[in-house]
Amino acid sequence: MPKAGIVTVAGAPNAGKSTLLNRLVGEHLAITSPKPQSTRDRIVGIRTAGEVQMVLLDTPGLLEPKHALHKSMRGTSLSALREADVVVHVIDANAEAVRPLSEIAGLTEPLRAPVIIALNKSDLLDKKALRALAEGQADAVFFSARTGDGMERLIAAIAAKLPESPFLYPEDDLSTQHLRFFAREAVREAALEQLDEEVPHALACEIEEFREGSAPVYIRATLHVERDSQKRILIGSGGQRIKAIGMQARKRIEVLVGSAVYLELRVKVLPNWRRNPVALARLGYSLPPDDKK
Ligand SMILES: Nc1nc2c(ncn2[C@@H]2O[C@H](COP(=O)(O)OP(=O)(O)OP(=O)(O)O)[C@@H](O)[C@H]2O)c(=O)[nH]1
Ligand SMILES: [Mg+2]
Repeated sequence: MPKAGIVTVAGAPNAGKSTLLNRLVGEHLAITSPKPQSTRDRIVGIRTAGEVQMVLLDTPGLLEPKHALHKSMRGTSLSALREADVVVHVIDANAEAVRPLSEIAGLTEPLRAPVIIALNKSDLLDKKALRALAEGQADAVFFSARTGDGMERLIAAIAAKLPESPFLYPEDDLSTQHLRFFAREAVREAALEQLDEEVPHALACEIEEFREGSAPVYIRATLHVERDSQKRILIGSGGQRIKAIGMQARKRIEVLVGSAVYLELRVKVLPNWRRNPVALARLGYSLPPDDKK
């Protein structure tokens, strides 16, 4: 009998959750960045190998919410945890203390699914540090999402805990989300890479038009920031910065779409959108029912 189920990847910001999802799927689906809070949505990646299918849910890093966008991110993470058949708790072994996921997530009830403690970034640890950590964490799996080291052990640990089930999706599927969604994420990833800390966090990308079926694929997107000063930084002198972001995003989208892409970007100010439930909903970030009031 094959095995299949939902594998939710959760943990603190910047632990390497998205890098792990990409490595397990074998495609750069989820955006990654050295800056924390890069993931805002649930990202679905499907890995089918042999008799095992993992429907992986990458989640936003768990943090204390400071505004409505954070509440949306937290709600997304918690609902993905509730859906899970197996939870992979990713910890940056190099930077964080090992704490229970229920504590990081502030859960009041225990999780239904079994939790695998996955200590990431083992490539940054020397042998002595690895040994010391391993002594305190007999059940943990050490791995490096960046180098791929230790992945077989992690994959085996996940597979061992998955239920017996027919596959949930066709074997060739890599995600359930549309190219339009990944295009939006590609623009955010380019912005995270090319801008300093504050601006990409205040930035949201809205795809206004996505015209497939003709070459090149035509995409028109608006980048929303919260203030005029951020708009100026995003555009850059003589439009250099926005041009560079557009070029990088276009290349990434072309790989995903498999054809040439024409990407048109505009920048607008949507004051305080991260605190405004109506603006959040329009940008695709839903709030959990309790936070909508
Ligand atoms: N050295 C090293 N760096 C890693 C490893 N895994 C991830 N990283 C880096 O850690 C940073 C964060 O990785 P992400 O995958 O974006 O982390 P995340 O947990 O998804 O972060 P959020 O979505 O912001 O919560 C990136 O710069 C990655 O390249 C690893 O195994 N080793
Ligand atoms: Mg992420």
